[in-house]
Amino acid sequence: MALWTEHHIIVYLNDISHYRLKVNRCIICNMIFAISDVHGCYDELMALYKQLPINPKKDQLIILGDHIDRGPKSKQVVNQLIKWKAKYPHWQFLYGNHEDLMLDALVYGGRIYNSFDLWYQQGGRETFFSYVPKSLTRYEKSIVQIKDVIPVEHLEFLMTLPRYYETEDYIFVHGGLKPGLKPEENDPQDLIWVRDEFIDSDYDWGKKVIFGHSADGRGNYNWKRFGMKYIPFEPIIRDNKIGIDTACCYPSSKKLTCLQLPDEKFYFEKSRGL
Ligand SMILES: [Mn+2]
Repeated sequence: MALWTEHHIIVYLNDISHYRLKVNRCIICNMIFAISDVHGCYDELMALYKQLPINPKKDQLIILGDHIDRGPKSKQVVNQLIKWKAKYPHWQFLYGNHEDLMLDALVYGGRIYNSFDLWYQQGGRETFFSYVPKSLTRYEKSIVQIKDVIPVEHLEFLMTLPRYYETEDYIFVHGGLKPGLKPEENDPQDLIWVRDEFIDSDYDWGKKVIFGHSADGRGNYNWKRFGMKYIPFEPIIRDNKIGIDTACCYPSSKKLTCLQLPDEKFYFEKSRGL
């Protein structure tokens, strides 16, 4: 019996171009474990992973993007994803808005955001520091350039991450989907940036949408509309979607979350704090 079916999905490199990438869709996978917005929190990721009753060859781990920035160990996170992908090709790691910010700053020459600082000030600084070798002298550290220390392989790996992944029952995406639109019909930037329009919508996309991206209460999302006085660093559970960004990497850090499907069981790892 064939273990895999070949399946084509569209991978958007940026808002200008896209190409089709062949991926392996697992047809015998039992369970899916989904995590999002690791944001350089390597210790929490590995501790959370250890909790999971995962059979790596039969189950799938899907991480929904924003692997980097803000947290202290982005380099280690990217290293780990590259290792996992080589060992378990059926696992999926998606592209988030922070990957887009970083690649635009370092590779695309600002074509999308026209700003290096946008990435650097939103956690890119911590990503850069995670790549600076501890062995450098203080003087060397003061003059080292970002492109000197971030391996091309890491940038290439991040560039190939798809913006969404679909199974029979679920759509996995970093930000979300516009109501009424299938994943492939969305503007590729909406897939990684959309918030309220998606979260507020009770539109049925035909499959449950599993997403990250929106957990913080820094004005990005008006939680008060739900009568909440404080920001719920808990998964967002609706009939048509489940949000699993629980703000692991913020100064008021809470936890990293894993969702087990189809059981809809949650696992949490307390944030180490920043
Ligand atoms: Mn994020």
